[in-house]
Amino acid sequence: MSQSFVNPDQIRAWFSRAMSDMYKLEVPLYDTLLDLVAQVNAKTMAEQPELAAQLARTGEIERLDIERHGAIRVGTPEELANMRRVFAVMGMQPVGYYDLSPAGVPVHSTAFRATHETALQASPFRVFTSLLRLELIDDVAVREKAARILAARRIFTDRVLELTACFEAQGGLNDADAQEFVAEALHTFRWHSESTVSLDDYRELHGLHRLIADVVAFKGPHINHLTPRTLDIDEAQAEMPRRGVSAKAVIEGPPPRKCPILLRQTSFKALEEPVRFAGPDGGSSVGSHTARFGEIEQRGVALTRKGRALYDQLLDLARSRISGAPNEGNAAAYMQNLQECFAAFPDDYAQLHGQGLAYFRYFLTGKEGAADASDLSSLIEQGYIQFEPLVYEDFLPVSAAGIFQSNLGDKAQAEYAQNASQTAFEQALGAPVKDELALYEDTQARSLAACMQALREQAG
Ligand code: OOG
Ligand code: NI
Repeated sequence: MSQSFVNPDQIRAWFSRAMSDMYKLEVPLYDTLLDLVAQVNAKTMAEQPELAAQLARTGEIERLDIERHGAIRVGTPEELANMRRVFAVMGMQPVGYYDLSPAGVPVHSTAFRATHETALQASPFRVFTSLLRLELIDDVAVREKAARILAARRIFTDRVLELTACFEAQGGLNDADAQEFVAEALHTFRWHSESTVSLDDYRELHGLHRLIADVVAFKGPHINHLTPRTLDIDEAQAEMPRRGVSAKAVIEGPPPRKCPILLRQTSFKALEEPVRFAGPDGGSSVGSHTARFGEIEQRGVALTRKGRALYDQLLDLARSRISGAPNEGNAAAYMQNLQECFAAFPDDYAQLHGQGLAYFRYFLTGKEGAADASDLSSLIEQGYIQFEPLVYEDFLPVSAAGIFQSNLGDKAQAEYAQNASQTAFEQALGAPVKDELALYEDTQARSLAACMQALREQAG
């Protein structure tokens, strides 16, 4: 019997679209942000034809408008494990491990995303997914209460779990099932303006950490932000206040550069939204909760282990020169420091390539005839092969902590013992996370192999 299955890349593209449509309705300010980003991108490409040409050569231009990431926070290992199964239907695998506890956020995280360049091209949608770490909470009574509340909730519809099991058994979903899957999966990420707990319980959870209330007091892991990709984040940051949007104090990540590296991010602050809390005898009381926001990101070239070590070192240096985390008060000084410190990071693709600091993809230039060398640098020198930056697809723990904090609004930051626990995370997930560097290396190697093959045929 032949079944025709929908490509998981297609399911992910549908889902990403549906999520964006839902979030526009839930948080209209996100729609404003999308308009702003589209205008900044159009202007940037008009002003920088070289950038536009590079985006066209690599195919980046086609995914730019559909590109976005989102973030959720789940409460239990079982929720995380099922999340992994559901994302797998959309061709998304857990990549990387992020420990946020040193920054006072009691979670650890991974990013679910596509891993092959062809799949990323079809839909780059990613979800930064955090697992609450109740074990980091000292108050045993509240910890146990939170665990009881979480154990009683069901964040997935029965149908989405059925369809996921069906995908696992058959190896795919047909068109009707895939469409139904998208609609059913979407329910998990919806906002619920009704809390599952009383206002008193909410306050108690909130007192420990706003993040704990955000995870425990609701029916499910509402999507807490979506993030489009911009080509000029400084311009987008400057434009937000002009449109009456209140922006985060500083852009996280590296400073502005000619050759962007890794990831720069900023956001508008989370909105205060009305919530109905459970009352005695079926009654209710009204309060509010602040969690959902919008973010903008600019992506640059992925760094090798060596490049990343240099990035981490320079970022540490810049941060050590201000006391504490960057904020409204020291934003200008911080950005200035960052610029100065990063002067030590080569800002030229040829140098980044030559020094093995970043990953690239190789393309044929179209030069005809047989090359008289077979090693890469000679082929580049002789004009047969050119290289283009390979875009960073992941996240940065220090930046993520900054995004969390600016939206959790916690004045006093919690202190948790530094205890990354990738093993415990993977146990909860039910699978190991993939190593992001290996994925970039594979993509780079595949592009080189394809060039070499084509040159052999050309010579043949
Ligand atoms: C996730 C914050 C991290 C990013 O882009 O670094 C993040 C969250 O607030 O749940 O989304
Ligand atoms: Ni984000």
